[in-house]
Amino acid sequence: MESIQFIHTADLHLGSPFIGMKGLRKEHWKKLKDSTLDAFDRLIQYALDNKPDFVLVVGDIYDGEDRSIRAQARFQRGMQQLAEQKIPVIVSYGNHDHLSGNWTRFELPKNVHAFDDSVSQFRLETAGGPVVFTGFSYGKRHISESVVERYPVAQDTEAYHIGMLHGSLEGDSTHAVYAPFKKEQLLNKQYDYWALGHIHKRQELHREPSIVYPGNIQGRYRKESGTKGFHSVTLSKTDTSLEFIPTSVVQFDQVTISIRGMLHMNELIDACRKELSLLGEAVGSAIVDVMFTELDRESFQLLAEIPESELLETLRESMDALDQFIWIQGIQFQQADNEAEISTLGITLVQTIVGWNTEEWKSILKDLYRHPKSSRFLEPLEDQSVAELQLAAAQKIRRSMQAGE
Ligand SMILES: [Mn+2]
Repeated sequence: MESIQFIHTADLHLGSPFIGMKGLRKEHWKKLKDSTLDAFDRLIQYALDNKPDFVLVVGDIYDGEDRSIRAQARFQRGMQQLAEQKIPVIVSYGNHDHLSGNWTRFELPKNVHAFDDSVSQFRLETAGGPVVFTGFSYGKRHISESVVERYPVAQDTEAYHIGMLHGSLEGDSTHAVYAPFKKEQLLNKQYDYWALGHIHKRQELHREPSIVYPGNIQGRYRKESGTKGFHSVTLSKTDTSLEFIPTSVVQFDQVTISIRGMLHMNELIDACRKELSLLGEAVGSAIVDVMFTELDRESFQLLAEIPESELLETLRESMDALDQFIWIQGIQFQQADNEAEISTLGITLVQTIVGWNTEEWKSILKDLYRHPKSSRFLEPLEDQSVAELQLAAAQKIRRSMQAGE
C-alpha cells in the first residue's frame, strides 16, 4: 500500500463578526470582516492546485448557529469547486454549527459527506487504498459527555482508519469542554490518524499515530495570535508527515518595543513604526498589541503628561503613512527592573485589584454581564482574562501614580 494525501482543517468559523473591532479604518475593517471567508478561499485554492485524495473539515465551519447565508454561499461555492475536480470532502459539524440550529439550508454537492448526530463510519476508495472515517456531528450546542467510547476499534487493517472528533482533552479547561476524551482512549482505537477540531491553537497531541489540532484558519481576536492555517497530511502505514499551510489574511500579534532612555516622542514613534513595518513585511496585514518595555525615569517623564488614548491615536496615525494594514489595537507599558517607587495610595490600589479573585471580578461585572443587550457580545470571563485585566489595571495605576511626580 502506498500513501494517501489529504487536507485536515477545522474551526473555519466562516462569517465571524469580529465584534469590538470597529475602530478600524473602513478599508481595513472590510478586509478583516471578510478574512475568514478569504482564508477559506486560500484553502480551496490550495486543494485545487494540489488535488489531495480528500479534505477533512472537523467542525465549526460556521461561527453562529444562524449560519449567515453569505458564509454558507461561500462554503457551497468552495465545495462545488472541489466537486468539479472530484475531490471528496468529509465534514462533521461542531458546537458552533450544530444540527439543531435555525438556518436557511443550502444543498451541498455530492462529493461532500456530512456525518449525522450519531457515531458512524464512512468508507472511501482512494488511489492510495481504502480509507474508513469515523465521526459524528453535534446534534445540539452542548455535548458534555464523552463520545469517543462509541467509536469502534479499527478492524480492517488493510484500510486507513481516520477518526474525526470535535472536542477537548479531558482536564483542558482553557476552552469550553465538549466531548471530552483521554489520549489513551484515542490510541486504543488503533486508528492511523486522529483529526481533531475545537481547540483553535495548532498542536500535535501525539505522534505515531498523529493526534492533531490544526487550529483555526484565521485568528478572531488577540488571543488567537500568530499565523493560522491548516495541515496538508501525507499518511502511509509506517509514516505521517504534516505540512502547515498558512491561510490567515489578517494576523493578530503582539510586539514588544523597549523605550529605555527615550526623551523625545519622535524616537518612540520611529521605534514603533520600524518594528511594526518589519512585522508587516513578514506577515502582511496585522492587528497588534504593542508592549512598551523598560519604562525608566526618562521615558516615564516623556509619557507622564500624555493621555494613553491620545498616544494610541498618534501612533495609529503614524502607521497610516505606511502602505500597510497594521492596526495598533492597544498599548501597554512594562517598567524597567529598577522600578521607580509608586505612592502609598498606588500600592494600596494595586494590592486591592491584584487581590480580587475570579468570583469577585464576576460580582463586580455582573450588571454588565446580565445586561440583555451587552451580554451577547461578551466573551465568558475566564481565569486567564482576569489575570490580563489585573495586570493591565496594575500597570495603569503604577504608571500614573509614581511617587514624587
Ligand atoms: Mn471552534
